[in-house]
Amino acid sequence: MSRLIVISNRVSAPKGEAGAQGGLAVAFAAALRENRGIWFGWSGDRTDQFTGQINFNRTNGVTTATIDLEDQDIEEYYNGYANRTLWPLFHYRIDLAEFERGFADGYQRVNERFAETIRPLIEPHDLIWVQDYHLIPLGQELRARGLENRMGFFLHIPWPPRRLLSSLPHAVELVRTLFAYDVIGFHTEEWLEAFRDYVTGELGGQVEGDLITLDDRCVKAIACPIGIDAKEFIQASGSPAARLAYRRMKDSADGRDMIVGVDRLDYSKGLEERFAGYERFLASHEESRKEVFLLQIAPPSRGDVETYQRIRLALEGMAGRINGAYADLDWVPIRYVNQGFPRPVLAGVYRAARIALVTPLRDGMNLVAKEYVAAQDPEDPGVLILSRFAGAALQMPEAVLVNPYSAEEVSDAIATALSMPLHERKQRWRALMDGVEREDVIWWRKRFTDALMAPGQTLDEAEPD
Ligand code: ADQ
Repeated sequence: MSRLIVISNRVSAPKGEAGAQGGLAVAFAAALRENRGIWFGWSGDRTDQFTGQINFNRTNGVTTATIDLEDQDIEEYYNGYANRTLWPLFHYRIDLAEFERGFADGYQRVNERFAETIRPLIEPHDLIWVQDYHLIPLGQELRARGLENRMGFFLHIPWPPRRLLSSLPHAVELVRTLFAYDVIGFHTEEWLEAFRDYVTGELGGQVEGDLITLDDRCVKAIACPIGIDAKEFIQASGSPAARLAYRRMKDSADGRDMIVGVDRLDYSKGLEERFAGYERFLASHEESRKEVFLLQIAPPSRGDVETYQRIRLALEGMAGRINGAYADLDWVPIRYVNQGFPRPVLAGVYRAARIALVTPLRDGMNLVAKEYVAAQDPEDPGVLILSRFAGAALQMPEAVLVNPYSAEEVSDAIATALSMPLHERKQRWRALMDGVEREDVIWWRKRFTDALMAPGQTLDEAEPD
């Protein structure tokens, strides 16, 4: 029997936390509760001197183990290499990527600190599952410390095209470290294909089915799309808090159709392009413009990084300008809200929305698209407008798919969604909902851990608390 050890940059409270939670936090809350495991990561707190002291906690059946990091670690590893180098580059924004040796050194140092700290907690049969771009070299650091366990890595963001990745100094060395793992997972075939292309083209790796061989190492590379905890979300949608939020939205909509957007404030989410698309709709549909309004919920994230401060200013400017140009005494076209909401409230808001605009320029998956579908009223479901460039688009072809860079396409999609007859809305929604329920977060976790376990190995499952 094996325990599951999940290692990610941040560890968040598994449930009931008000405010914005990353998609990852939500996914793991559901996945780890079933297993007697440990979720290890950075606490989010600072310390003057890194000591490797671990703080253990047990919340809602999940044991978490966290460490504090020094200011320099946070600046170079988290704000630096993770969020100013890898995140923009992996989201095709080479124009925003910053290449600093100090960032790369800090990234390496923190990965070593993670390895050093967690090494003593690991028992021989534990399954190790490392999450995301913050921790690519962690597997290699654990192997260097003698670990022979089965180890997997999952990337939650896109894998960039080969030529783009080649612009990262030492990309070859970084990608090579992935061969310390036994299994590598991506959300979609598209990201997996780009990874294979890099490994064969730049490193000389050999592909055979799921397996990729490089020198004396062989990894299994799979597409494994993450889902939401559909059951929990459907339950949340029926809760009193959700009903209250639904009523509040309906009352304040005053008979108008609400279009909703819910995203972390991030340039990858295409918020400026979305506002431009909506503005195009307002400009070209004079007769129906006052029958709708856009509610954009966008809690700030990564506020220590300058690009994020800039996008915040840009959006405030756009919302102000569009409202200034189009608002009337009794109608404002954009309600722009910069805060997080508890999940049941979010569920009520989704349900009250006739349309969801989920239009990232590039997104590993995008869980908001799935949450919106899960929150709908089966008798009167809304329409999902989804970017072709979100990983979710591959699983959700029944959404109205758009090119988020085209204001005209976004505008046309809004018009299409508004006039879509009930039977078509129901038909599309049913197909989307089937997928959301079938390929949920438990399915994702099983698919990955099944690929990771050695033949005959089983996970130590516990009853949920
Ligand atoms: P994110 O970039 O954070 O995740 P996403 O998948 O959309 O993107 O998840 C966001 C989560 O935060 C959703 O569960 C949403 O409900 C929640 N959220 C957003 N705004 C909120 C608000 N105002 N209040 C409360 N909750 C809010 C990364 C990748 C994605 C990938 C996930 C999971 O960038 O592509 O889908 O990881 O792998």
